[in-house]
Amino acid sequence: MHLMRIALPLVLLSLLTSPALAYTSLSDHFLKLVPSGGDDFDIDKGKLLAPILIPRVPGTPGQVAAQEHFVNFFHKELPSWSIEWFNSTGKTPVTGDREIPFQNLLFKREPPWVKEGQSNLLTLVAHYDSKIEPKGFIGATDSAVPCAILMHVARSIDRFVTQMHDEMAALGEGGTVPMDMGVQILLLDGEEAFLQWTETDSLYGARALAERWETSYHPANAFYKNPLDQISLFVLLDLLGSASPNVPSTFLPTHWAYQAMAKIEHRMRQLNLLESKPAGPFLPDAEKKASNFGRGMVEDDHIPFMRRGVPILHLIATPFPTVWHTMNDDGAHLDMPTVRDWARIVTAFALEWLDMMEVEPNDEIPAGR
Ligand code: 1BN
Ligand code: ZN
Repeated sequence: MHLMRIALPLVLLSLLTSPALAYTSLSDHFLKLVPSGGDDFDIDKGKLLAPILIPRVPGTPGQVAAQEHFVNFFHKELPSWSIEWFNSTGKTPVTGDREIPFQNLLFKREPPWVKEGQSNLLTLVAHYDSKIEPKGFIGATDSAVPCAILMHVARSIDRFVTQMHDEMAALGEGGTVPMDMGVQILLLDGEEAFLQWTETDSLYGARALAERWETSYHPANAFYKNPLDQISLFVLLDLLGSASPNVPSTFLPTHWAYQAMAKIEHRMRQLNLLESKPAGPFLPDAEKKASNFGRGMVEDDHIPFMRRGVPILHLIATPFPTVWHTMNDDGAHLDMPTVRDWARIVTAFALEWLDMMEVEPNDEIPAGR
């Protein structure tokens, strides 16, 4: 009795004053404010996508042009994001003794007060290289569109991240690992095989980075032992941009995250916020039973990370787009409503993951972005 009299007010007080640690869905109002990217995905003039609808083979000028596009964008438009390069070189079965550069790019935003190894990081990933064959191959869905979508996500969440950090700082919150969430955009190089997909001819950038991160130890007293350990979820986008995509749920340990994204898609469709008219949902597997998760999966950039225990959400259209690895995987064959819908869904997912209902705006964001 005595205990209750003391404990109950304490519990109530802590509920009122402590930050929400529960996973809170975005409100309908917030979903309506999620921008689509609009004309920025235009294939001829759009600022996000058009500049990377070019061949981007490692060791060629197209690779450098793509890198400049990403770095300039973050440098100019998102100055609060750190920029890091992870460079390696390697030989391939078709380039002989020449060392080919594989250069991953990482754009990261974490709370300003955070110490090394103390933030958990939503990690959004796509590869930016393109296949060497057929000559002139562009890889619009593979993976120029996923890269452009991730740029859009970064700029769309930026103002909310700022506000969240400002409010946390003002309230003296933060400093605990679950609260100190950040986000990083990882653009990987050298995903494609040069000759034929094997363990050594593929995933050049991802293999080098996962290996490096495994032994990049944080200070001994840090909560996370290395940068791999800091990844709360590794969301890999690939082969997106064709109409009526079917993206299955592959991994039981992250199925709850898949369900969260599927729910966002469903709610956005019901609220008439999506433009595409697909045959079915992009994410149809929300009800998949635990016993139906098998070992089948597509090899992709997540493999070196998954082997080291990182939780993976693999967003890849299956079956692959009919244009896959053909000259038709170009801007003209994209379905732009689908591209913009993915931009909305992934943005909303990131906002929800980062608990942005804490800073839900009451304003209207100008439509069309
Ligand atoms: C995805 C896009 N992949 C290549 N381009 C990975 C892949 C690996 C696809 C093996 C099919 C087979
Ligand atoms: Zn490919």
